[in-house]
Amino acid sequence: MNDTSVAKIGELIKSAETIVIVQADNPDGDSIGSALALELILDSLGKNPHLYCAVDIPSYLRYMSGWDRIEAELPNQFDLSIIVDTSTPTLLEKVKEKGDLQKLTKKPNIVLDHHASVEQEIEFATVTINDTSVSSTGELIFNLSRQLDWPLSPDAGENLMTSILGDTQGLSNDLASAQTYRVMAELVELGVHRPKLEEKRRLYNKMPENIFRFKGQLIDRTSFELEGRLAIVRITQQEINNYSPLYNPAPLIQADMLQVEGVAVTVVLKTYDDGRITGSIRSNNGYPVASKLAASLGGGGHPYAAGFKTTDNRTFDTIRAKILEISQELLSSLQSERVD
Ligand SMILES: [Mn+2]
Repeated sequence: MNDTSVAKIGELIKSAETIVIVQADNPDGDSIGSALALELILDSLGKNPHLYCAVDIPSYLRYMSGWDRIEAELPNQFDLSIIVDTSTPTLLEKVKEKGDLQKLTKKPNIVLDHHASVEQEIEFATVTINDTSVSSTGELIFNLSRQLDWPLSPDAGENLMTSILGDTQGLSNDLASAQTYRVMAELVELGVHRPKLEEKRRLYNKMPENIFRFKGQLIDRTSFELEGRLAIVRITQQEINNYSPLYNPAPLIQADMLQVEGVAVTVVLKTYDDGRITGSIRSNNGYPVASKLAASLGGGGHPYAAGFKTTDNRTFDTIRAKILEISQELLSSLQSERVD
C-alpha cells in the first residue's frame, strides 16, 4: 500500500459527505463484511454512508447484521463512491445495465481490492489500492483504519473478521499470512468474539431438507475427468430457480468435491437460459491453477479460488471441453515444473 494513495483516500473521504459503498455483482463474505465495516467507520467519522449492490444479497450471507440496509438504488446525490473487493469492470455489469455505472463515473471514486489477476482496470477510479499482500479487502480496510486513524468499533471489527474468515476459508488457505493472524488477534482484542460469530454463521447455514437431497443429486452427477484430477458438475437454470434463493449451490457441493482423493481442480458450472454460463473454480493446495483457468475463459481471481462468466453464447459442451483442455495443460505444466 503506498503512502500517497492512502493519504489521497484520507483526503477524499474528509471532503465528502454522502458516500456510496459499492459491492460488485458477486457479493461474498468479504465484499459484504468490507462494505458493512466501512459503513460503520464512515458513520463514526460523521459521514453519510449509503450501501449499494445491484444484485440481491444471497441468503447465506443474511446472518450479517446490516445486510438489509444494502440497497439496489443509488442515492439522488452523493459526493464519493468506494468500490470494495473488485477492481475489474467485468464484475460491474449489473451496475452498468441499471445505468448506475455512468453516475459513479461523474464523482470521485476509490477502489479497494486484493485480487491478483485483473484483465482490465476500473478506469474512472480516482485512487485504486489493489493490495495482493492482504488476505481480503477486510484486512486492507483494517490496515487503512490504522494508518488513517479511523475509529474501529467492535461491530465494525466483527464485519472485518467475517471478511477475513470468508476469503481465507476460516484461516485455512494460503491467503492467511502471519500478518492476517496479527490482524485477527487485534480484532479479538478489540472485542470481537469469534465463537459467537461462528455460531451465527452456522445457524444461518443450516439447510432445508430439499437442499440436502439436491446435494445428493449434485454428488451423483459430478463427473471426474483427466484421470480423476478434475471434478466438474453442472447446475441448470431450473435448479438455480428452485434452489438458489434457499442456498448458494456452489458452496453446497464444492468443498466436498475437493475432498475426493486425487482431485486437484473443481469446477461448478451454472448454465442460464439466456446463454450465460458461470463457473466457480476451486483447487486443492499444491495446484495453484484456478486463476489461470478462469482467465482462459475471461474471468479471474486467486490461485486457489477463481471464477468466470461467459455471455457470448458458447454452449455448455464447448465450455466444458475448453475447461478440460486448459486444465490438462495447466496440470501437466505444474507436473513438469516439479520434475525439473
Ligand atoms: Mn475478497
